[in-house]
Amino acid sequence: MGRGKAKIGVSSVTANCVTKDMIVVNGQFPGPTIYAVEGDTIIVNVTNNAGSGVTIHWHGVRQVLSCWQDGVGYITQCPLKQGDSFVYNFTLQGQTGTVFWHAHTTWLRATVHGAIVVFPRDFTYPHTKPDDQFIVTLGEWWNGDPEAIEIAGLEGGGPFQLADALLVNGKPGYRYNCTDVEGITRFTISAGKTYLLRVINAGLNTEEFLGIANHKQTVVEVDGEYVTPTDFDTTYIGPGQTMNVLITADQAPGSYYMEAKGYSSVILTDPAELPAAAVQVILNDVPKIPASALFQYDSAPVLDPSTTFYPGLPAENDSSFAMQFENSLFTLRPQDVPLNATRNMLFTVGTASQFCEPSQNCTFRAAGEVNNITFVLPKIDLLQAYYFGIEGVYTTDFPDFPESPFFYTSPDSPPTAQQISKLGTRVSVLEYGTVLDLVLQGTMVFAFESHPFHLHGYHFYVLGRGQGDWDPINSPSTLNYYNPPHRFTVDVPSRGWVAIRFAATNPGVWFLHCHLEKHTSWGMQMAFIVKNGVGPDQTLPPPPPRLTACAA
Ligand SMILES: [Cu+2]
Repeated sequence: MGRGKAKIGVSSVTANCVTKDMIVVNGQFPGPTIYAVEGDTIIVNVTNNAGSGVTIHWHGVRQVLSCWQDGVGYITQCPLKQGDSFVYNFTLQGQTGTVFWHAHTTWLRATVHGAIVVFPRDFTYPHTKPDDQFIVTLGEWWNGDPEAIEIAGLEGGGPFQLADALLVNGKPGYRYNCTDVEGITRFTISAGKTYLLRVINAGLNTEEFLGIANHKQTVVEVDGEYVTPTDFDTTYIGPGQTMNVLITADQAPGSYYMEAKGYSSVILTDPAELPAAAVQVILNDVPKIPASALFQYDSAPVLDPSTTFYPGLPAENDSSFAMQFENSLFTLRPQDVPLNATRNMLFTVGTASQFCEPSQNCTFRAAGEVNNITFVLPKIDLLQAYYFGIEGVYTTDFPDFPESPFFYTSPDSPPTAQQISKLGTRVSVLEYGTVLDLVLQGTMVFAFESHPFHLHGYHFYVLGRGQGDWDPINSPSTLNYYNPPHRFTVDVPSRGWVAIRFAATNPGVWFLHCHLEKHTSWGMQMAFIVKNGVGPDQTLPPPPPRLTACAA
């Protein structure tokens, strides 16, 4: 069992040559790492002195029969108010690997996040045993206050301000102006040894390519689940994903940079339809300067120009690389894949628009949609409303398929009805034990983008992906039903689709959302209610004794 205290409060933090007060946990940025062993019970007493409402989500923890502990604001609990405390208590049942924790209200995840490392019970791995391990947390930095930037973006109705820097373990690295010793994360390595990098993309809005000069990365785990070890020069990781990679210090001793570069997935359909200024804004969707860290051999001088090396990375908009990378991952446990689906759904995911409020200085504002519905956060969390039968909080009519199908990836603008989404707090109800095959189909109003979709409470199998529209006749034969990777966050490719499968055996209310926080802000999300089964371990237990209060 592990016990800890998390004090959420304001501390002074420096990065990107800027010192500012920001909301962090226990004064640390990134926050403290939780080390645990499979099967451990984790108890964290969280107190909120941030001045903002906050919850803590344990991202990738499956929360078997513990949905009350999932920590999603207005989905599984109301946020802790200033001065509140809440004891999270959950068990790491049947899972190992790298996951993380983060705030799940507003844009606080930018500064409130940290790693969770779950060691196997016997400390053995189905891959080369590393000599040592490093945590590599990819993040984003705003010189201003991320919560204020979210509000400003929502009020303006358009895109949000880009991050001012990308980070590795809280530091931007040599390409930024702060290149002193404090400005870069350094990992010291010894020739001949093998290291396990536990990579977490804790950033809000940027999918990234990751490379280390002259060193192969052997991917052995994604999202806390083992995969067939596979070598890459460059890896790819979206917000809400984790990845374990092995590297061996097999090069001439020297200084080797790692770089994390933003991936811009935007595909404009018809730039001529849009004002040039809007095209510029849409294309400028990721910070342009990569973050970096240094892998320094302990036997070599630091940054001697003759032994300092830089990685090559794919072009910023190399969407075929991203797709190829994700298609190269295979689970090590094919025997666990459910054989047949018992229910099928297809959700469009993308951007749409809404009319602006009278208080806003705009006519239309950007919105996110799933099956053309823009999710509206309730005032009482869905889980409480479901458990206690509180009426009027949500409706159960989330559609299994788009209500009026269209050519989702057409180069022309979609039908007018798709351009203005419907507002609603709608959920989809699954019977216990349903094996769901779900296609997430990218679509657009102005531009296609990729969306890293995250499901709470489950890992799902990623059966396959493709470009264009999902074709119910021909696409199924392209899927991998044998050894698909088991993930909790999957990239819906730009102008394409992805097919996932999971067995709904964990009762509760589970959020499904784009893990680009800018899109969560726009409502690109929905929730599943998974009903209780009939067996003893198939019923959601009652809530903990003291729930956080919802505003009246
Ligand atoms: Cu998205």
